[in-house]
Amino acid sequence: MEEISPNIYAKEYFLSVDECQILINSVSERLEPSTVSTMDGKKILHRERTSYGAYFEEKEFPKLAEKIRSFISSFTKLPFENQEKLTVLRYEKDQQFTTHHDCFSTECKYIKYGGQRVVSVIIYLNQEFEGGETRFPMFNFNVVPKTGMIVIWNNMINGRVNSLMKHAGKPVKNGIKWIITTWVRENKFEKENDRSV
Ligand SMILES: O=C(O)CCC(=O)C(=O)O
Repeated sequence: MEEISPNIYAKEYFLSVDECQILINSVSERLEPSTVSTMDGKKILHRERTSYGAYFEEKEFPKLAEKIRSFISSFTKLPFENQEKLTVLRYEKDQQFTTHHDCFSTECKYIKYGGQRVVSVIIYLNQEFEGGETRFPMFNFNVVPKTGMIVIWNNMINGRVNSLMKHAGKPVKNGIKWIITTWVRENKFEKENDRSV
């Protein structure tokens, strides 16, 4: 992994074009509008996050799931069981995820199911679109999506939320952007079916 900006690590060609296509195809018939989590644990539609998404059905492609999960685990040195579900997201023209932090506020219900989201992971599944960069405004830094590239960053520093890790999925200007994403908790992720797609 290469540190491409402070605290942000990337590896190009982590997945092959074929593996990316498997991930895209596996969800394309069952996408739903993405939601955001409220403090009391509800999932709501929000204009800040306008993508569509679906969980990756890992049982259908166990080797591919294992490849992704074991890489995340070995890089972060956090166990598999701390990882949330793998979620594939599709952004069409003008869709985006405005600037946010992946950590929960301490009052948020979701923190109970394994603690804070200490690490965030994105794998870009295609690059044939305009816009859609992942922007870290505090570093004035954009990750330009490349097919198969994995990006991992730590949301915490010295056990506290690192506010510098705010980020956005910039609006897609043309074409369709696909990613797969997940988060790694401090402890075992317990509430398997209870988080935002
Ligand atoms: O789509 C992106 O580039 C960013 C996605 C993101 O910020 C998230 O899922 O938390």
